[in-house]
Amino acid sequence: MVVIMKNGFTPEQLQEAIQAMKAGGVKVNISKGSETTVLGAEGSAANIDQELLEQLPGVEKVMRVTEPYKKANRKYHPDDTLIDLGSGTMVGGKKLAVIAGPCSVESEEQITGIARSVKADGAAALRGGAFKPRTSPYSFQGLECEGLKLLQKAKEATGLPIVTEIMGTEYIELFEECVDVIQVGARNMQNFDLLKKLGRMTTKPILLKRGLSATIEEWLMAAEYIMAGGNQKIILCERGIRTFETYTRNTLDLSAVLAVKSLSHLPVVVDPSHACGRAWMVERMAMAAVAAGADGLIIEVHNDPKNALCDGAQSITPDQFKDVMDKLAAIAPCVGREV
Ligand SMILES: [Mn+2]
Repeated sequence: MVVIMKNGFTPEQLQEAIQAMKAGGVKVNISKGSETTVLGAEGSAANIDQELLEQLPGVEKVMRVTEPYKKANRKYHPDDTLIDLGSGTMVGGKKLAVIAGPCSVESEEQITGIARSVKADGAAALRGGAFKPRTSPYSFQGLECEGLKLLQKAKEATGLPIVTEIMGTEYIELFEECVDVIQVGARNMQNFDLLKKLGRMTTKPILLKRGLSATIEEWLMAAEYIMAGGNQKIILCERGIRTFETYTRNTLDLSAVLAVKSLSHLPVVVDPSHACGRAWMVERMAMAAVAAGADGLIIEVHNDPKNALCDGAQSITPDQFKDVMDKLAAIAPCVGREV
């Protein structure tokens, strides 16, 4: 349930409304937006006296939230949520946040070189996998802890916050120490034990990728798992879904960006690299994502895609990344954004 306060309500009227909600056995979340203040009930609203609430002088409207996700719901928090990626770089505001870097961390030279280059072209954060969820157990599994150290060196060299994927709950404490944004990959989107612990055990932002075959509601429920644990900093990432089409690696669902921006207050970024699996498609799909209202992008960039240890076919070069950023700078003002 959400309670929308009237314009110009007094502090006493606010307290009255909060008390009436608490009397129904829920915790109350206050969201002070640019235009409205909304009180959200945390927990079952079954015992709240809705008629009493509606009659309070400071209350404009009482609404039942019928969707199963509550904290991720835009009804609960009407304004867009802004999230700090680290060092004050925000995602969710007017400025687009572009996260760039290789699929996997391969060497100090590779990761630091790419970091310097994408930073110079305006990237907001550095991505790079240290622990890799590969389809085959015989494929390169990542440099693991050594990869995290190399990411930190690249961060020291450039100041870019680092985004990297977590594979299991046993790594949460380690990631809390040395990662700025913790990525939950598509294959782990419904690893509920991991989601619960990320909610309780870390305050770092979580980049939550959409599962290969997850509906929009299932994706938002995965965010709700983390938020219910206490961590409200979720960045959703559309990375393509599995369809009957085999030409592209996945099918980029840009309509989901529109849907999620309407259903939720959480920022949404798009990953055109994993969605298409083809480097030559990345630029146009990145532009389309911005046109569709994405708050940012996450793009695979490699200095030598032909010899990349992972996902070379979909990785663009640093030079191509510069072209993408130039194109985004041209398209962003058309949709009220900037690069
Ligand atoms: Mn990859």
